[in-house]
Amino acid sequence: INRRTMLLGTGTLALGAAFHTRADAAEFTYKFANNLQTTHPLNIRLKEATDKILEESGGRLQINVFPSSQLGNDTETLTQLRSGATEFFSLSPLILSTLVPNAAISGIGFAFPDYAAVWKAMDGELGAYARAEIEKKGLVPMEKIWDNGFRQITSSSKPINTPDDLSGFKIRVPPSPLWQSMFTAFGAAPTTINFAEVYTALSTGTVDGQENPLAIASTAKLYEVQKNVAMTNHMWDGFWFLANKRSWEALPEDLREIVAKNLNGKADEQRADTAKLNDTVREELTKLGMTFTDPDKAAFRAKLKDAGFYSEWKGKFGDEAWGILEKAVGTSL
Ligand code: X2X
Repeated sequence: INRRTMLLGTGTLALGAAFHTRADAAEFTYKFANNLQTTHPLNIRLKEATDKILEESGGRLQINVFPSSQLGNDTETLTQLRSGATEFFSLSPLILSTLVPNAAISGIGFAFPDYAAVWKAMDGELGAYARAEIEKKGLVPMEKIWDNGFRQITSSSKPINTPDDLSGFKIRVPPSPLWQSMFTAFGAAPTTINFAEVYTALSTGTVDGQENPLAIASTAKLYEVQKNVAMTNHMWDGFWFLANKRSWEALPEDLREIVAKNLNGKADEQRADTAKLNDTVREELTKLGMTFTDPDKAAFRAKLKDAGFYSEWKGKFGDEAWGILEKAVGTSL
């Protein structure tokens, strides 16, 4: 039975359907969830990609984007992705590590000196290694990871200039053992909070700080609830584009090609937009009242080393994964 015939038989539904003609005409209507605001480069480029997918599929595949954790926080959405309740989700490798432990390897503190090293690794052997790990857990990763950026520490109270300033500092970290471990190694008091609840946690004072790239401090309006920014660049973070396996395999080959082509094809522009925003938004955030400091990063890295952070995680990730990371960054960590 054809959907249109069904709708014609039910007056109210047919009327309601008029507002969603495209969705009703599409053979496949899929959801793509993410935790970022619509103004973030990820959502701007993702919208362009899904528009193209609709067009190039001749209207057969409509992917509706749900930004700002509308379908649930990251932990909940990962569960939905696994069950197929949500077909697509973009997620940090570190949060994904709650399901795929070694996916977090790209988030080791101070591993990448710059973006050139990041993309060489993530489009190369390290990315391929992570995707193979993800596939083993039954999710389908797109080839190109999108950018979140190098992360900086913000606080509502004191400015952070040295690792000692982090001592006992109540900081929010995303739900991930690696994040928890890194800030414990810094001597801070990390609390796991999903991004969907971060703005509220900061405004009510549940925590005094958080860490994220500047693009997020801007698009999620964290400047309204945070005062100081320490440019620590303590780690790089990205977003794997993940599909539920059954939903992916339900798409005919030609549609899968259109999806992969457009989601991977927009990655370079999204990376360029985000890097640029992370670079230029400091001035805007200063005007909005934030105060910036540029601490000595080496001191923070030394603190992690002294706390045994690197040796602990080398043991957890194993020699194979650690070797691929060290080869990618060209130094021993
Ligand atoms: O939760 C965060 O801080 C964010 C938005 O950067 C991630 O998705 C990891």
